[in-house]
Amino acid sequence: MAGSKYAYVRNFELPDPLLPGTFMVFRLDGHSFHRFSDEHGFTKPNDVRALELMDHAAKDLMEQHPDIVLAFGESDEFSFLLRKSATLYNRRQAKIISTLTSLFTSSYVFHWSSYFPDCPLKYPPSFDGRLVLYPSEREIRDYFAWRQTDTHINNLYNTTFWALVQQGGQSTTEAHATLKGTFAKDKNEILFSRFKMNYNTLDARFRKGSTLVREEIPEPPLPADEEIPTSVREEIPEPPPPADEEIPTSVREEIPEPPPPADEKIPTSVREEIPEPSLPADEEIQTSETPSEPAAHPARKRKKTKPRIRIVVLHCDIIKNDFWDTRPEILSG
Ligand SMILES: Nc1nc2c(ncn2[C@@H]2O[C@H](COP(=O)(O)OP(=O)(O)OP(=O)(O)O)[C@@H](O)[C@H]2O)c(=O)[nH]1
Ligand SMILES: [Mg+2]
Repeated sequence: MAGSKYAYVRNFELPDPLLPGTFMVFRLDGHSFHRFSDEHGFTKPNDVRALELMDHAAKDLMEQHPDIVLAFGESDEFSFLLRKSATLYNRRQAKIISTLTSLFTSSYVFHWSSYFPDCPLKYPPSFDGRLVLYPSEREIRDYFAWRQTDTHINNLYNTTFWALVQQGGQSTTEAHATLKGTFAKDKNEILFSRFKMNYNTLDARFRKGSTLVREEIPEPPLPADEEIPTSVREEIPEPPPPADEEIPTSVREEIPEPPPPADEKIPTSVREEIPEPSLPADEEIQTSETPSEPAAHPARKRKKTKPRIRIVVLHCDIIKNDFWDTRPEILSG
């Protein structure tokens, strides 16, 4: 069908494909969150509700987009790594940036009242988004090291600054002056000698930021009285997931975390496990649903299924090799 005489204007829309076979890093950042956090009474220097809400919005992005293999967030920003082979929206730059930014923003607003039940939104928050291509694993490792180093620098500064103000009675101008020209060891010393605070025992969420990865859900063991030969066992339908996998995120995330250990190894307590819901039919399927019918007989056949995947939130070191060595799939392409 012929277009109208106006349709030629479409020719001014230029294609904006992203180079194939390169890592994409998408980062978004809260617009004027200095003001937004003030207007909504965020706790200083860190507001756990606000950080958990950011994590939730990031998880929503990962659930909708299997090409995202890693996310890292702190303060009002989140970075997402899309694998090299990602074909999302035919790698059209504007489409990817605008859709991901808008989904994150709407998720942030959608879940706001779960995290701030007593504080209605005073105005709509917004986020900016950008996308950068990187050619190799080295830049990706350095990119995430850069963001986590920033987390550390900002958090140490903010923690010391607000300790001087809130506990030390200094004005904000005085606190700025006190910290001018100081190094990390000086700030640690101020925290320890004046406020008896050991920075390394602060919540790992604040010191390390939030890292979201996909993990396989281990199969629950079969009850002892249903012991059967391995060859048969592989074909038995899976039992329903254990009760603790059915706790809604909002409840699970309200469980207070115990303080992290000093050695910064990732204990279970700094790992929030979020079962991944089923994906839309047109998305690549990463999870296999648990069959709803229980086994009528232990020897009944179980389909061989892909491992079930969940998204977990970690507060761990992502600069050293350990994180990457134990998760080779993140950079595998
Ligand atoms: N009190 C408090 N403020 C926070 C928290 N997280 C983020 N913020 C605020 O958000 C700001 C984020 O920094 P920026 O992104 O550099 O500042 P911005 O005001 O968002 O400016 P643009 O990003 O350039 O629009 C911080 O400076 C804080 O003022 C929090 O947990 N508690
Ligand atoms: Mg910002």
